[in-house]
Amino acid sequence: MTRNTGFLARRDFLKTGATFLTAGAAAAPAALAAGAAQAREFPDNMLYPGAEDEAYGSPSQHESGVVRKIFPQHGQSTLTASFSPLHVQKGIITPSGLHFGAHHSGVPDVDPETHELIIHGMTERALKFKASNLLRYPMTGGINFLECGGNTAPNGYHSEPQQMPLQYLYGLLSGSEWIGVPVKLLLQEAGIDPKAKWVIAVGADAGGLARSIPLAKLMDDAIIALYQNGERLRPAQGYPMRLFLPGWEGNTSVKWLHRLEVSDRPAYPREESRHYSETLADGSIEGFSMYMRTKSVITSPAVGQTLHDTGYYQVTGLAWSGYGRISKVEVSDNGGKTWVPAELEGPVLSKALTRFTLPWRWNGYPARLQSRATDEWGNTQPTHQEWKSRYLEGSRNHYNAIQAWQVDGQGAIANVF
Ligand SMILES: Nc1nc2c(c(=O)[nH]1)N[C@H]1C(S)=C(S)[C@@H](COP(=O)(O)O)O[C@H]1N2
Ligand SMILES: [Mo]
Repeated sequence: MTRNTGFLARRDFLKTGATFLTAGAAAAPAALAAGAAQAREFPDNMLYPGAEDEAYGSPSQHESGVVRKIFPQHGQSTLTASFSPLHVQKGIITPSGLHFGAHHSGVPDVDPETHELIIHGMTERALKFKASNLLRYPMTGGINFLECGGNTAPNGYHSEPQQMPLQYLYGLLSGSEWIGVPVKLLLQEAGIDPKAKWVIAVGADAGGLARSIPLAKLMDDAIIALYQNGERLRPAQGYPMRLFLPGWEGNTSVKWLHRLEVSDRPAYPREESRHYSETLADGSIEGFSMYMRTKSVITSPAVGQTLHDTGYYQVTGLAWSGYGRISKVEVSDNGGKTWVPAELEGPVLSKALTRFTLPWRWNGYPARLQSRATDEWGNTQPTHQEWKSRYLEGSRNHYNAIQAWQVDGQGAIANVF
């Protein structure tokens, strides 16, 4: 059924310079008639000076289609998700205005003058901080992905693959530079009771979203994030301060962070009992599944897109692991019969999105495109069947199976299991 492999070694591809003219009309540049370059008229934008710049810049009006999809619409529910347009993203950074959002009680307007972070419980002293206090502390952080535990849930939940655009299937995932104050510094200042093991983090939104975080993670690489991509956090991302836990389930990065209560036990709030705990196939509960597992997806070509011509395409996608660095991504265009290593674009960072690419020539025959990521600890992705057999029917969180896109003879692309 699939008569491929059309993958081109990157080396060979770069050698055959004129590939684009022969590789399919979509990629081919238009040829200029002789003398046309001299005779052409100047466009208006070369005849008159342009507009004044804006105090805070916005994207080109010609890119107005590049937006998040918000579901459900506000007013229908306060629990909303904004899906990031991964199909048009390049590189590993999501612009802040396109970062995905998951809001269980809407986006509160938090005044940095009155908002306080309180550290209390099993501590020598209780402390409170305003954003202005935290801004004077030393800061760390870096480029990390953030993924909702429910990203790609439709693949886990439904028995038939859903034909929804990539943006809905994978768009609860983004990459940013997150900078803030190490939580460790603040906990040390409060003085931790040696019997303490957990910290309950609570947000200042209407639902008071709360999660129990093992103390060890907070003493490791956790930060109170104040900056995202070089500027203060956006309201939707937790302004003026959020907990940020690199590599962990998005829900644990509590936004509008208001309280850190040091304890010797978890609190089992709704978010870790009703939500974000999974039921295994034998009926037992897998709670505190904090790490986001090794995962990858081809973002182009992908479901919701169409190949209009045979010829050259750049297969590209994202890989990530909550455990550390991505060490390799393999791709297949024949349903996993053979795998070819993809090129990892630098930088390849720990607990960050990693961009992979591989040139590909589509010959017009059906093809089944897949990617399979492996991280530095050897963690890789299960097949869809392996993932399904691990959990009770109807489970949805932490779906990380190998994704398959089926290209048919007309170039239409479907989500397949
Ligand atoms: N206080 C609070 N924190 C929260 C949430 C929330 O609704 N309220 N949503 C959580 C969920 S489910 C996720 S996936 C991440 C999403 O972060 P983002 O909206 O910045 O992408 O924030 C988490 N932190
Ligand atoms: Mo989430």
